[in-house]
Order: sequence, then C-alpha cells, then structure tokens
Amino acid sequence: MADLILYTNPQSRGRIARWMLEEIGQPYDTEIIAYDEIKSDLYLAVNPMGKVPAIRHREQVVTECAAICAYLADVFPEAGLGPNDDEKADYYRWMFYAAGPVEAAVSNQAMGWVPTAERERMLGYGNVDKVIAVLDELLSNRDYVCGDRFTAADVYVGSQLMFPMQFGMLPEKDSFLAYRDRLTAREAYKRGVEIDDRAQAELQPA
Ligand SMILES: N[C@@H](CCC(=O)N[C@@H](CS)C(=O)NCC(=O)O)C(=O)O
Repeated sequence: MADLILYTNPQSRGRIARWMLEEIGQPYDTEIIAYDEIKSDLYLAVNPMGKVPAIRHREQVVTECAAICAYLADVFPEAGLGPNDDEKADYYRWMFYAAGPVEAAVSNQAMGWVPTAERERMLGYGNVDKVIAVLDELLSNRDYVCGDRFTAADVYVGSQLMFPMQFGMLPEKDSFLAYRDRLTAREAYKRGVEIDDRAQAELQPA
C-alpha cells in the first residue's frame, strides 16, 4: 500500500488532484468514492464535508483541491512544482484568487445569482465580468501563472478555468484557449484524464 491515497470520484473535482498526483510522479493508491457513499460514516471520517477529493499522506488528510496541489508541491520538492522565491507572490496570489473569487463568481453565476451593483462591494469577487477580465489580462501577458515556468498553481488555476469553460460557464477568450492548449498537452494531464475516464467507464458500464 502506498503512503499516498487519493479519495475521488472520476466525475468530480478529484480530476484536479489526480492531475497533480500525476505531475508529482510518486506512487499512490486510489479509492473511488461513489456518490451514494460519499456521506457514509466511513468517508465522513476522511472528510467531514463529505466531498471529494481528499488525499491521505502517511497519517494526514488534506482536502480542498488548492490545498492538495500546494501540499503535494511542497512535500515533494523534487518534482519542481513549488514556487522559487521570486515566483511566490504570483503563485500564492493567483492560486488563492482561483480558489476564492473565481470559484465563487463562477458558481454563483451558474446558479443564476447575480449581485446587484450595490452589493458587489460586499463580495470578494465584485462581479463575474471583472473576475474574467483580470484572468484574461493575466494570461494574455504570460504563458503560466508564475511567468514562463509551469508550477502547481497552473494545475489549480488552469482547472478552475478549463472545467467551467468546458461547460459554457466561462467564455472562450483567446488567452484562456491558448493556456488550455498548453496545459492539456502535458503528459501528466493526459494520463490523469485517461485514468479517470477508465474509472468512470468501470463505474457506469455501457
Ligand atoms: N472546495 C472543494 C469542493 C469539492 C466538491 O465540491 N466536490 C464535489 C464534487 S466536484 C462533491 O464531492 N460533491 C458531493 C456532495 O456534495 O455530495 C475542493 O476544492 O476540493
């Protein structure tokens, strides 16, 4: 049994953690959690939120995709996916931006909730158009979150952008499409997709 376990469902944000694990290249085991067992006592003991993904590394559990990406980059520095000193500002800034403002703006919009102009200042993201414009400007000026080098921040920021875009929840800006093409060309990304697609087919045989 590996030191590292991924708890996931192939139709979930667990694909983000899977991609990150494939980038890290360490051996790991997978426990597929079906949606009808996600609120079981057994799984709630791993993540009391009853949400996937989670990872267990030795005796410790990490939940939240952004934290999982940052944690793995940190504890496996040999993969070179954490930030160098001069990359830390961008790395943390944009990873937290994607986990906070981007996630909230995209989710609220998908639920059909749009804040009134007076309420925007109470929200961490203001409005969804602003969130998109800031991301567009960032990715129009650089290839990766930290400049010209791929890091764990790209696994997370890229996923927060690619998954909503795939479902029409974010616009297909040129900068987003070019970034997506750079990320999806990665071998680790392709391996992750293949593993999860296979797991999904096994859960729902044709
Ligand atoms: N903030 C969490 C979100 C995790 C999440 O929402 N997972 C969904 C699947 S994408 C889930 O487990 N839903 C099952 C449920 O709530 O019953 C993260 O970033 O990991």
